[in-house]
Amino acid sequence: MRIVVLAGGIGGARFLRGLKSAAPDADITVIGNTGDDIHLFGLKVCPDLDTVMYTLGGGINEEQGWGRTDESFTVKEELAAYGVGPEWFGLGDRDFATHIVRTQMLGAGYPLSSVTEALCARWQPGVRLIPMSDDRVETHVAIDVDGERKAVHFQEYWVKLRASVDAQAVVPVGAEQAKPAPGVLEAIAAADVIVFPPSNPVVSVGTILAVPGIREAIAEAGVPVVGLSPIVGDAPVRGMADKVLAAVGVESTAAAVAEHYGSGLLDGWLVDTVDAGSVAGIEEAGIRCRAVPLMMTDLDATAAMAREALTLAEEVR
Ligand code: GDP
Ligand code: FO1
Ligand code: CA
Repeated sequence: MRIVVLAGGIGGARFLRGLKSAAPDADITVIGNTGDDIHLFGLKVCPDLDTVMYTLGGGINEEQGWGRTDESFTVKEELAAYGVGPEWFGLGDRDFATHIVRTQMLGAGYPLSSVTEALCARWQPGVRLIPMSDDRVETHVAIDVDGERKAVHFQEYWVKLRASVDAQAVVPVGAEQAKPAPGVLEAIAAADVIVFPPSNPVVSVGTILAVPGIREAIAEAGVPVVGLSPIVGDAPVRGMADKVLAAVGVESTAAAVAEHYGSGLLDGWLVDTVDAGSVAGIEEAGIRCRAVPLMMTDLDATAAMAREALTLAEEVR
């Protein structure tokens, strides 16, 4: 079975671990979000691609959900001693090596998709990880500061400001001109099922769908498209997705996120059992819906979620 998953960072990566366990023989292609990417100290950092790669490859810091396990911060401290920041972004020594290799290869002319493949040769994530695009896309967030509108990089909004101010708009800068990376449209066209994991609907899955051609390819693939809600009990399980959902006029409920994707894109949707009351309304909107436990507390629970998603896909096929 060929499964295509549109993934952000932590939510996507943890789900993929469960999916691999639930479907060990499946051929899984992950289309990764690159809207979170940021250039720091002359290096290209791809947080969501790295989170997937490290999580599936056994190198992730499990508590944090991002960055390397067994990490130290000597380089960051030395940079800070020179007064060189940003001090708010925690790049560790082991992680730095990944960004150095990536930046060196990009400088030598390799596209990000080839670089990602090369990095994955070390980590062996057990899935094919492709960035959504080789072209630069950078998510910016419009905020109001002292009555003035300004745009900040997504990482500045998320990590530095901790989404403490309202997001007025979320813009995937460059997406309109971006082309899907080689292999993205081919994987979608060849898929037996397409899964939206419980990733952020705006700045993870939404950014991938903003690359022209990807949304259309999914809608035209003619195979089940099923998703799992990252919103449980009217709040994100982790992070500040409610802030970016509000910016696009979507309530933080499992039902509102399903309707945001829409029945034109989504065939099936899983909500948590605490949101069972929203199942009927989602089905009325033309999306097959089931309420099942959606907390990724451990591998077994996550694998069970993945099995439910694949079962739902068979029901809507
Ligand atoms: P990010 O790029 O690191 O922010 O990760 P993603 O975009 O892939 O996923 C973020 C989303 O994962 C958040 O909106 C969370 O609500 C969701 N999430 C995290 N853990 C869980 C969980 O155990 N269950 C569900 N249903 N969602 C989760
Ligand atoms: N998230 C944080 O909340 N604080 C950090 O200092 C931080 C550093 C960091 C370094 C490398 C990397 O790959 C990811 C990192 N993240 C950090 C997570 C990253 O910012 C994610 O993109 C966001 O958490 C949401 O997607
Ligand atoms: Ca992310």
